[in-house]
Amino acid sequence: MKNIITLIIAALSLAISTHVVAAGPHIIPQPSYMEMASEGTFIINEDTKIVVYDDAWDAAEVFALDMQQYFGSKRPLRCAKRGNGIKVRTDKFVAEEGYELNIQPHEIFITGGSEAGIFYGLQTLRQLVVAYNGVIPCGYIADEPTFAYRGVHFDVSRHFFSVEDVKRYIDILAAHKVNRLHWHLTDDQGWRIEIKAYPELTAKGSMRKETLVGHGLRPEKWDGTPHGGYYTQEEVRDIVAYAAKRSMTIIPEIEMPGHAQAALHALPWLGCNDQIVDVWTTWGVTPEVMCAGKESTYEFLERVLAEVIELFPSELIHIGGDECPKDRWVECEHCQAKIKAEGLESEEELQGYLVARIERFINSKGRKMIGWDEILDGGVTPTATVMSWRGTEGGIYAAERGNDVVMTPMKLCYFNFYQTESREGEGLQIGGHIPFEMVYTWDPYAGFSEEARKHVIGVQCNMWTEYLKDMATVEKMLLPRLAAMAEVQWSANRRDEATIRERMESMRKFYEACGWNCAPYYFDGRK
Ligand code: TNX
Repeated sequence: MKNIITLIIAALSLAISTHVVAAGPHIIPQPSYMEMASEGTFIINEDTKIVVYDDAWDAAEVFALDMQQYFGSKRPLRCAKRGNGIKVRTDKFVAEEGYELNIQPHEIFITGGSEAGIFYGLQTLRQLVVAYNGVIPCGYIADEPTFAYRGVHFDVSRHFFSVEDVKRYIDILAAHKVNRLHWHLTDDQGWRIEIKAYPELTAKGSMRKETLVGHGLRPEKWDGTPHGGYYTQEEVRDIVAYAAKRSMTIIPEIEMPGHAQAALHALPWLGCNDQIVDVWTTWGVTPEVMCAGKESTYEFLERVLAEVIELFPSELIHIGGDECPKDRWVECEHCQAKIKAEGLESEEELQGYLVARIERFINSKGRKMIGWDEILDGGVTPTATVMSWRGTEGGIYAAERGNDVVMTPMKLCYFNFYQTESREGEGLQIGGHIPFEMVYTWDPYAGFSEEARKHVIGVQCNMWTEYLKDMATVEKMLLPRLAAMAEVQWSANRRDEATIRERMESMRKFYEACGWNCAPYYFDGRK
């Protein structure tokens, strides 16, 4: 209510002072309310300051850096405690992550519901700065997100990406008002995070001998080139802090009990038969998984998670849980003994047992567990958060039961899929077909009852990197589809198919100004 009143007052004051024009500038994701004046501008010059009233220095400093990148040294924006310019403050009457942006001839006011709100207000302002080259029309914008969880995932196991690359990825996400980076740190093809208790994980598990060529030729061929890399704990802390400055939480994912062959290579006792395996050089689903019978596996997982929890302040901790073949467990005396001792019915229930036990550990550290939707198969606890990827059914089922869910169905959210039908110029990718329009028109609530909708905490797109070897390609897969996803996440209820094409032309210029690699297909009318 308070918000509406502020809106009306602001709209009225604009209407009185100036003639109001309907067509606003192009901001993506679409703000809740936008009204631009037909005259008056705020000009960013060498004296413009960002005046910080509350503790929102991080947001202000990031904006100053963005401006430095755009203007060069010509117009250095400084953050200050007083003075004139862009004034930022928080106000508890504004929605938690929302903001109001009021642009007047000599001052800009940004009021955020939190520092995150200020950050998003500044990101909107950044798009205006680029669109109008620093001469910003007066106006008023009020904005807040639809979903609290706005995620993008990044697989750094299949291919390793440097600290600089990850920061660049975070920059792109932050400009789209994304607030969760789901960081896929471990998989069959490489273990990427230093764990002090088990140095072998990175010493041995972060490097594979070579990589499968293409989708697997006949006969199969490998490239003969070793590939690897990992992040030290110091680097992880640096990246977590970098994201936090941009109001972004990093959710770490440690895959268990499947997708763990790199860990098994480093520590063979993690498997059922202590067999020596390679860090995998092929894509897909391997039968080599962690033993769920031996107590040593649980001790390992808890020690790893304890270090991970120390490094990542995120409330949610991702434990993977997907695609775990049970062949080894069927033949394993430890797994069979555990099934018997715990009165379980099947290997599927053994996975359920492992996941529930790990969840108790995570909870004991004051955190919450999230896993891929296979965690539903072995009987899920009421407190786990479920990431629905195989389709929407898992998410719907979980939400009906009262579990929180994040929707990321493969057919709509896998940004490693092709963007066009013809695939021309796209290079070799894993498969699939997700053009921009498909993302843009997706209703993440489809199939949910009114009651179950309350449990949909958010939406996410995923970047699996089997076929993505460098940042330029990753960016081309991300952009422009992330803009469509951002509107689903931030402004689901105000998406506008009639104007999106025109607005995307502005966004394309914005990407250019930022130096990000955006795919041309959508703009060329190719689907
Ligand atoms: C499925 S989504 C996987 C990943 C692959 C991806 C390729 C999920 C939980 N598992 O391991 O990289 O497909 O698109």
